[in-house]
Parts: sequence; structure tokens; C-alpha cells
Amino acid sequence: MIEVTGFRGKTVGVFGLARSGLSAIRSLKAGGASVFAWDDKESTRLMAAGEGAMTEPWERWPWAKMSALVLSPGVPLTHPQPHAIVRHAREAGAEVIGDVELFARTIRPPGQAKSAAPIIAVTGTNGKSTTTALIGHILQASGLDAQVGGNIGRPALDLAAPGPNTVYVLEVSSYQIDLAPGLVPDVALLTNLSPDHIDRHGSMAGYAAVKEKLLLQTATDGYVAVGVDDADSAVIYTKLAAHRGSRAVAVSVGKVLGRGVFVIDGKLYDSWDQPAAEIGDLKAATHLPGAHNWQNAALAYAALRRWLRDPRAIMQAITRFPGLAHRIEDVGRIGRTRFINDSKATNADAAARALACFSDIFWIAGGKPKEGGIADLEPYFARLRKAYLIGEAAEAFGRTLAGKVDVVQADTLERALHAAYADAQVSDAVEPVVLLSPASASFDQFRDFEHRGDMFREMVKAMIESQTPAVRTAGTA
Ligand code: UMA
Repeated sequence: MIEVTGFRGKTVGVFGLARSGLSAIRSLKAGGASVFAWDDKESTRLMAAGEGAMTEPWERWPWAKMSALVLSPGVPLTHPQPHAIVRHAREAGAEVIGDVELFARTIRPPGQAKSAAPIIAVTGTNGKSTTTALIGHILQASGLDAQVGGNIGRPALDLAAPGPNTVYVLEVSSYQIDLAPGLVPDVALLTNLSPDHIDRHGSMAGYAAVKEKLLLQTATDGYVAVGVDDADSAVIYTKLAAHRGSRAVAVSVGKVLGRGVFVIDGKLYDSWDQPAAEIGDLKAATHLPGAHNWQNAALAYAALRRWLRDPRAIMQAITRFPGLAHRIEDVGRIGRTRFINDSKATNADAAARALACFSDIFWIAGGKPKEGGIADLEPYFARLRKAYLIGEAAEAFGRTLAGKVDVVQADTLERALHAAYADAQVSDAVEPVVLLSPASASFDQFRDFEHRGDMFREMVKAMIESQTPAVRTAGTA
């Protein structure tokens, strides 16, 4: 845990008491602050009280002496409109920040030239978590103490205090960037941009501007690496390269770059500050399948290449990466049928990445709909044997698929899984794939995408256990 000492003897409010809120309370209390806390849920208020916070409705907090409001990243800051507590804090003169800002001010106090330990920050619409975890894995393989957290699930302040070999690797969402104006990464990565969280940022331009902010905040002697395969990210890279020179590097999958890191047919090349050299074949990284994962691997390589200076060691660590839960996670097979958990695919763009990896797909999709639906997935419809639709998005998805793909309105994940497996096992596909890649948020039927993916994995495991050994392995070579 990282002690936040910058608010010693001061009063701070924490609103939203799930993972990041509770962690902020622990760190602030350890650093000597007096903490008021509130959440609309009673169960989390009890946990906050257990951590030593005073749990009173925020309207009754002593706003006149409140130094700061630490807001949970999911609580609206600007759009569709600021939450009432945000307006109240601003009127009272209390700054509104997040747990990542508390982390940033502790690891690199304002005005200090160097961080207590280097910070690598990863943002972008898709691929953030895999890239973050992969960077952590490469650093660990190189003997460094990689502390991996942020939006990936472990709150930044829960990470270990800095030691001589510590490197912090943070996944940072747009919500967290908005609340962390003092975060100064030593290396910052932008994976890619596609429409997401537009409700929270007003427009695509607003969303892209928040992501760009993180790159602009990067230390002047640090590096930025940007995936340039979409127009919005390419524009951001061009602007950064104009004033950062070789401290900005472009990353592409499919384009040969005169200066940058790129992937052609799965092969990773480095032409950052040297003639293009082949570094290795990413197809050997079996837990990083698909072009989108090649982008993640190329970004991780770019993030570390000037630090670790041993491209072969980086490549070797990439090929040994064990993969992440909920991202094209192989959760088992019954006979010929594979089961893949891609619950993290909460928008169409992310689902496209999984759909591109397989043919003969029995696709489970739906949940809380996101703007734009699944119309953009049409190029992948030919890969779908059937779609099993769940949750609030089911009807709209059904309309998009009508006449193009056979649809089962399954309502629940359990029904969808059983129907998909029943169809897959009698199909003529050589290797049918039952794929949960919902292209929707999970909140209509689950706590979060992890809960949705865990349920899927558990149900698949139960199905596998209930098979006779002969059925379990039939059809596997
Ligand atoms: N709450 C209220 N009143 C409100 C709104 C919320 O009381 O009006 C309370 C809720 O009751 C709840 C809490 O605030 O208790 C918010 O819970 P949360 O799950 O949103 O927050 P955390 O558990 O702290 O999770 C946050 C990130 N959540 C969001 O940004 C929405 C997690 O990212 C992150 O892993 C975690 O901090 C640790 O850093 C999740 C996420 O969905 C994975 N991120 C989005 C994404 O990836 O697209 C941005």
C-alpha cells in the first residue's frame, strides 16, 4: 500500500466506495488525513467505516474545511452533467481528483524532477489491459519489480511502495485521466481510439482530447508510443512527434514505418532509430492471437525497448506471456468444441478483434447496449454460424443480424451457452468455437465484465466435468 502523506492533518472527502474509493481511504488514513466518505450503497459504507472513515451523507460533510474530493472514476465529472457532489465541491473550493492523482502526487510530488520509481501509463480504447499486463510480465522477466495496477483492476494506491527496482505500470482510463492532472508518466502509450464512453465525454473529440492529455503530461525526458492505425490516434501522434522528435514513436500493424515499430504478417520490426530490423515472429506468442494482440505486443516492445536495450530478451518474454482472463481466454473444450471467454469485449470494436480470430463461431452477444450497436461488425457476419443474444441489447442486435445470421433470443447467459454448445456439437465445423464476446457492457445482468466472464468460465467448467472422459476428449488430436 502507498501512504498518501500530502494531506496529513487535512480533511478529504471520498465519494464512491468500491475498489478505488476504499483504497484511497486506506492510503489517506495511513498518511494522517481525516476522511469523510459516502456511497449510495450501505454495504460499502460499512467497509469504509471499517477503514476509519467518517460515513455521513456528503451534504453534511464539513465543506468549509474540505481540501479535496476524491471521486470514484465512474461518477460523472463533466458529462452528461457533473454529479451534484462535484458541483458542490467546486462551489466550496475543494479540488476534485481521483485515486490516481493521489498516487501521482505521492510517487512524483509536484515540482520534483524525478519519480520515486518510473511510471509507465497505458491508455487507449482497446488493448489497454493486455498491453499493461504484458509490459509488467516483460519487466518481471527482466528481474524488475513491476507493480501493475490502475483500471486493470488493482487500484494504484494498493500497489507496493517504491523500492530500488520498482517500475509502476498503470492502465489509465479516460475517467481516471480526467481526475489525474498531476500524473507525469515516464513512458505513456496510446493503443488506439474508437468511439467509447461518448456519454461521459460529450463527443469523440472530447474523448480523444482526454486521452491526448495523458501523453501531453508525459515527462519531457520520457517517451510516448502511439498506435497509429486509426485516424484519431495518427493525428495525436503527428502533433506529439512535432515537438518530441524521437521521444515519440509510432506503432503500426500492417504498415511499414520509416521510423517506428511495426508488424507485417506477424513479424515484429524495429526502425525507431536504426534501419528496420526484424525482432521476431509474434505468431510464436500463442496467448497473444490476432492482429490486435500484435499491436499490443508492438506497443509493449516500444515502451521498453530503450530501457531494457535487449530486443531478444523482450521478444522472448512476449512469447512466454500467459495471457489474461476475459480477453480471448481459452476456457476449455468438449470434443471438437472450443469455449472462449472474451467478456472484456464491451464494445463492437473489441468484439471485432475476437471475431477476427476464429471461423465457425457460435456467438454469444448482448448486454447493456453501447452507442452504435453491432452494425460495424457486418464484415465478420460470414464467420458466424449462429448468434445467441442476451440482455437489454438483444432486440436491437437481433434487428441488425436479421436476414444475415440465424439468431436465438436466449435472454440469459446460461441459456445462450447451452444452446450454443448444443448447436456447435452437431454442426459440421471441424473446430466450432462458442465465443462469449458481448459487444456490450455487463451491468444489466452482472456486477461487471469480470463477473460475467467468471460465470461463463464456471458454467463451461461444470459442462466439461459432467461429460464422460470419452466425450471430453473426442475429436481432439
Ligand atoms: N456510486 C455512488 N453514487 C453514484 C455513482 C457511484 O454511490 O452516483 C458508487 C457505487 O455504489 C460504487 C462506486 O461508487 O460503490 C463505484 O464503483 P466502481 O465499480 O465504478 O468503482 P471501482 O471499483 O473503484 O472501480 C474503478 C474503475 N471503475 C470505473 O472506472 C467505472 C475500475 O475500472 C478499476 O478497475 C478500479 O477503479 C481500480 O482502479 C473498471 C471499468 O469498468 C474495470 N473501467 C472502465 C472501462 O474499462 O471501460 C473505464
